[in-house]
Amino acid sequence: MLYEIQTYGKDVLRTDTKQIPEIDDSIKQIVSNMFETMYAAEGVGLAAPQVDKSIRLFVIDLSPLEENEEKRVFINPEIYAFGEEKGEYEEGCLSLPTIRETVTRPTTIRIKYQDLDGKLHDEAVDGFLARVIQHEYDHLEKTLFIDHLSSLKRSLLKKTLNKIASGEIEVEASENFEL
Ligand code: GNR
Ligand code: NI
Repeated sequence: MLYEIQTYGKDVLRTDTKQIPEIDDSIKQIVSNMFETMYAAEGVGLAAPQVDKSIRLFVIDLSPLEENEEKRVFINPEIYAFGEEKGEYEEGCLSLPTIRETVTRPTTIRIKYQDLDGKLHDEAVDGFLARVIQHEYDHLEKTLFIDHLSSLKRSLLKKTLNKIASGEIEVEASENFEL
């Protein structure tokens, strides 16, 4: 089942998210639907708040872009360390259709999370995966990539943001958004 992707202006994107106490069938169903929704929208990641669920879960699949990559599920993630080095990358977000801006973030992180079997992982991550993990983790923290921009850049985006919030800009699944 495809979920509707929630875009800028929806309260759920600015709502606290809850830890997932138990990975039951309903969570597994949500994960499956999130992958389906992410692929249909041609995104590389998707966080639960983007599909109207205020829980601490996101999915990522970089396999269309990178060799040796596979689907990943991050449940109750915690980024507990950031490297010193920063990098720039032009980000997009399914919740901010038509907007692309350069965002500066740490290039390496350390993250703890549970997988779909509840197994705990503790990993050091770098490269594009570290970038996308931070973007998705931000969604769980009620943060969007535009929050990382200078106030000047953000004011230049105001009109577009108002159009997104008023529904004037909509995304046809799999159109308009490319990596
Ligand atoms: O599909 C997506 N591409 C992307 C590119 C650069 C940095 C982050 C991302 S995540 C984004 C999908 C999305 O909005 N996830 O929340
Ligand atoms: Ni996003």
